[in-house]
Amino acid sequence: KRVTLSPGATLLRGFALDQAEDILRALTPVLHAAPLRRMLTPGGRQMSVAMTSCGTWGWITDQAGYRYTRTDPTTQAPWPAMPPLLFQLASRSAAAAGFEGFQPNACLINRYEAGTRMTAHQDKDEGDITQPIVSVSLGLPILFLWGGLQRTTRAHPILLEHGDVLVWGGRARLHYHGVKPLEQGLHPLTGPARFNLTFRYVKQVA
Ligand code: MD5
Ligand code: FE
Repeated sequence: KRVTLSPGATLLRGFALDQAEDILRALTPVLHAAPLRRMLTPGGRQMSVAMTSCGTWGWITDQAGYRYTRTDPTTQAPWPAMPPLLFQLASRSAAAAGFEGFQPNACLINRYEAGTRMTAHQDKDEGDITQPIVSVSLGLPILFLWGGLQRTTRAHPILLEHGDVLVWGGRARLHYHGVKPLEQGLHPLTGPARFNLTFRYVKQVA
């Protein structure tokens, strides 16, 4: 089922449900090559979300700031390739929400455990905000907080469940958003965790 949250933001409930096991299987070698890690914000705080990336570009944060890199700072190797199954899912999801021809070159992988949260932020490090972001939720459910163009706009809670796909583009692309702390639980496929995959197009530089 397809729900428009606002112009440019589409929730495709259950869109990835029948592929969930294949997606998680495709992630296993990625997580071996580029292990999940809790990075430092520019302010020096350790994030509660464990993250890694695959694709041409990976997102990192450290005391020097937020940015996309071609190599993983923990292994100094290029980020693992994006599994074709994931690329296809992201591109099909974007098309289903009206964004034809989405070709993500970065996939940020977030792992949440009980208590893990993400404070309100905008995703604006990609350089090309004409491209949407596709977000895939797997495992335990979480309350996603969807705000406005200003940090102070009151956020709406939206439950994101296993298999849900969100597509953000157009006017929704720069909205503030975050997630509430993950509640304890056990999911048959992910155990005590929630995974969120966000597919992005990062502008090629030089
Ligand atoms: C998550 N991830 O569930 C959250 C929300 C992130 C991030 O925010 O940056 O990895 S997924 C929904 C989302 C992703 C990207 C952009 C927007 C929403 N948005 O423009 O509102 O792990
Ligand atoms: Fe975000």
